[in-house]
Amino acid sequence: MTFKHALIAATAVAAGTAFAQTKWDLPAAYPASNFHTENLVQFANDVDKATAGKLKITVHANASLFKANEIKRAVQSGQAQIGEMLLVNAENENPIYGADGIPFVATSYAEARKLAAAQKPILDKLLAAQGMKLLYTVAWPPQGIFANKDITSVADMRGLKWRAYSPATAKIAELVGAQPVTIQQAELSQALATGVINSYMSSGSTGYDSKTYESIKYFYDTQAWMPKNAVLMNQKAFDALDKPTQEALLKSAAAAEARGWKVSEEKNEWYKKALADKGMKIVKPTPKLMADMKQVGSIMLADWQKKAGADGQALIEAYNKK
Ligand code: PCA
Repeated sequence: MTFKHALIAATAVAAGTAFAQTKWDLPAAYPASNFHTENLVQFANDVDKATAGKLKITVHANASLFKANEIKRAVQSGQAQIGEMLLVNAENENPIYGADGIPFVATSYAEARKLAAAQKPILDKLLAAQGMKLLYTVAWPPQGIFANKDITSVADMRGLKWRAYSPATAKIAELVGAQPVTIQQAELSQALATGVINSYMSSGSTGYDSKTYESIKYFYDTQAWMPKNAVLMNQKAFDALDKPTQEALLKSAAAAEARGWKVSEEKNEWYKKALADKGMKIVKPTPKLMADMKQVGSIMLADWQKKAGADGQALIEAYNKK
């Protein structure tokens, strides 16, 4: 090949690559420094590398493209080809999405993994019926109570101005006599600073990301449940990719899942230490508070089982079997 021919060939390849490049937007609801978001960015980089730049995924952090509770719909409608949602946010649509938001069903990483495995086939089915495909899920660290007062039983929670992030966290407020306000994480810092809320349940991770330590003194480490983020894609967008790109995407997703769970578990203790370093008190809940919260959990589980029907029963059976 002459130099000129080589040049023409190289240009053709470059033009071909540019022409074949696919760009996807990935809306996410949590800040860029959050471990889930960092994992998404690494996933996007892995896909970029594995496809030699053919599939470019741009992560839009902190609910900048869609609000937390709009992301699922955006992926379903194809407004976004891929997105990260909090599964429990969709509980009102189908109780199965809320399985990992019921207090005291799965409270450790081992249990959360089992629950994720039991939930997955039903999620696959529900999402497929809506033209979507589940790529991977990663659990948040266990959920505890952030509040500015001494809480030794749920009676002490009455009247709290309570930030809810999901139907279940609003239900908890109702059961303990607190006043729920639904606020997505991207607006949590402001809600705390302006006094719209003075309490909520979430992970040490979110307490840290939202600088909750600037206005709240206590974290009651109830380890009540471990909700999951899920990365979903629009099935048609996936089908439009060539085979090698599809395979690279699935392989990168599997790696992201393994990495995400590992990081979540590793950072769990780190977050609590970081909150303590910022002046918060990490409190082991009194036996009375734990017993009260477990009662709240059993009411919610019974409620959930009634609503979740046969799928719910299958899920709980699969979870208990493993
Ligand atoms: N953080 C998210 C959901 C669960 C969690 O730990 C939030 O508080 O919005």
